[in-house]
Amino acid sequence: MLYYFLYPLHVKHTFFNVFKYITFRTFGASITSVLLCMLIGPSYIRLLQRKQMGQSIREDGPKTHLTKKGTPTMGGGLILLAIVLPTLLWADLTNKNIWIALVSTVLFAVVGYVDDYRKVVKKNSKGMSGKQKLACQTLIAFATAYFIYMTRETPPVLKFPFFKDWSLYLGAFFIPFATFVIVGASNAVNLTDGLDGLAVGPTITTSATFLILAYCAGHMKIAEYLQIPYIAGAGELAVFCGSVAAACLGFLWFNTYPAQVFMGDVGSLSLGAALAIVAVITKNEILLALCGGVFVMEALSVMAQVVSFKVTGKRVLKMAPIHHHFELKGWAEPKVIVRFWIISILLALITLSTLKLR
Ligand code: 57M
Repeated sequence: MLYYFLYPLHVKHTFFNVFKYITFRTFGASITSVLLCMLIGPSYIRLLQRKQMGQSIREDGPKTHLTKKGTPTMGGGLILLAIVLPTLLWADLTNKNIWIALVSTVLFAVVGYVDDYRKVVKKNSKGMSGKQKLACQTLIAFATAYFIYMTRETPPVLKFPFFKDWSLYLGAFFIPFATFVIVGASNAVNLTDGLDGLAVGPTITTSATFLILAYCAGHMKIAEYLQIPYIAGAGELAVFCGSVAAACLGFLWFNTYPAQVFMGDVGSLSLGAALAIVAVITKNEILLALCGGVFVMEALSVMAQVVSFKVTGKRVLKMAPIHHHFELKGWAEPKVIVRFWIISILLALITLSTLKLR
């Protein structure tokens, strides 16, 4: 919005020319997001407490979690507010990618909200059934993938890091493939969100990395130099990624151990989808799996546990997802969290290194 109203003033006052630059608007959006979170956070948490949006804790989990009973959840509403408002304020709202990312992220948040609401307010511990949730996620993801495909700005190919000359042409198969990536990422972040700040940390590193990847993909000269696909209009997603990273940083102020608030499915489902949508638009699906390796590890640990238990009757982990396994091995919760953050930072650095390595 600011771009639309203030940039034209540069004709008379050259200062406003600065609103043309994606970098400036990304910083503006990021600072707005963090400030919004910090300012609204305390009253938002008090609101959740007043509404008794307290988390119920399953008996079959790590015993250390029982002390978390009643922690306000659905804090993801604060994250979404700190993503949507700054993006609307600072991004170029004539950019289709911004609207695809915003609308889809909010729709995933609505699915998460319904699940949280049923679990927390209706005290129905199951929330939405797994099938219902998956169906809604798939529908939204399919529509998102369809719109991305129809904009024709993102080539329907799968790109491979390190092998710049390789690309796998997907054609219309791009739509189910992108649907799978978005639903998979949404659920992987959801599974990861099981310790204080555990999902937020890797979301910050991944969205900050994709801020850079989106900016490069949308910059013709940089894309050509790095030999990555040039995606017209993708650079604007750096503003969106800046908001995501900063909103999560602001939320981490309250979600860090011992958490004052949990994000709920309203946060985890939407954050996973947001990361995947940027990855799909900028042709970085494989780099998403690399940079978001903690999310992939968490999801794979659950699959391995369930398959192993079904096939052999034995568990491969003390408990899945893998963060519970380390808790049951005696690692203190903060130790598990920070070590997973360290892995995420390393994966982000490796991901960025693929830009130059070819
Ligand atoms: C998402 N939700 C947390 C909170 C957060 C198939 C199976 C692996 C599914 C999985 C599952 O139910 N996952 C749901 C994980 C929950 O967090 C809430 O959910 C939101 C995210 N969606 O925002 O509102 C609990 O996580 C803890 N938490 C924190 N700090 C945070 O900042 O401590 C969350 C955020 C919260 C709180 O205790 O209550 C969760 O863990 O459910 N199920 C599991 O993960 C369960 N594992 C399991 O069943 N393993 C089995 C088989 C089926 C794989 C096995 O290993 O044999 C574990 N989760 C729970 N209890 N709650 C263990 C049992």
